[in-house]
Amino acid sequence: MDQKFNLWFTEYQTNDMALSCRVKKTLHQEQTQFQNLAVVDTDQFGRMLLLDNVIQTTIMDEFVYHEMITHVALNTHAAPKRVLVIGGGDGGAVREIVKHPSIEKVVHCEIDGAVIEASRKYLPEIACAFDDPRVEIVVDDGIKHVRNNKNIYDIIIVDSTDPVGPAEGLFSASFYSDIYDALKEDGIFVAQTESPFFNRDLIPRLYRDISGIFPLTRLFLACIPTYPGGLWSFTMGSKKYEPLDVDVAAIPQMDTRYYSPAVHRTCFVLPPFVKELLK
Ligand code: AG3
Repeated sequence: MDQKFNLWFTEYQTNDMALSCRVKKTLHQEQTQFQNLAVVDTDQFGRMLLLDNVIQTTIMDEFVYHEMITHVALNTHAAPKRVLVIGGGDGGAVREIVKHPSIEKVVHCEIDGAVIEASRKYLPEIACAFDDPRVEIVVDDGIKHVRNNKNIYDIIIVDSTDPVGPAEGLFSASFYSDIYDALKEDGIFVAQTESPFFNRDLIPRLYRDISGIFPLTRLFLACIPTYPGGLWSFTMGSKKYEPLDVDVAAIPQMDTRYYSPAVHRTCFVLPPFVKELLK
């Protein structure tokens, strides 16, 4: 009989809600120095990367997150050359960044080298740009890295896990202020900033912190089905460039499936319940 095994993975997205998904096969599982890491294969979402039982990325919807956390900022900057990615050990953000011809250097600072290794092996379509000659991998704490680097990056992207455990410090005002200093005078910073439905305390706090440091703060949205609530937020801090002033007609044709010149504009259109959070 052709019956599927009844093995399921469950992420508790809040204390009172979970997302469950049938697992075809567990490809990898280990306890790293920092967290529990697993890669499982599913019929619904394809292979998924799990850290401490939280879905980080899946083959089915990773493009949304990785395109949006990179191209909105990269196309807002006039000529980004040097980019820093903090976190994002799966390599999806790096893969998108190297699509931009102006890029000379991407420093990828990930605290847990085991995430990079597992992604190379089990998520090759995401981790496919690590060997690009412009990419330098630094296995280190991003907080330390920005503290020790001043005035050198055009763009800094914080592709973190949820604000609990190892990533907590990546959601702090002192970290944002070190990011400001690590950026050049026209630099741009972007972070993933969680769900407008379920992180209604966090988003206003981050928005306020970032607005206190950067002259321009903008929040934008994208739809990511495997994240809590599906609707996801990103927050940008910019020293000079206004993302809404970009001449979207001049954005070069890019190989993307969610981001487009039109989406560059529409992602900043916020429903009233999200605007409300930023007052
Ligand atoms: N970073 C994780 C975003 C948070 C997801 N949260 C959740 N599923 N509860 C994504 C890493 C992808 N490079």
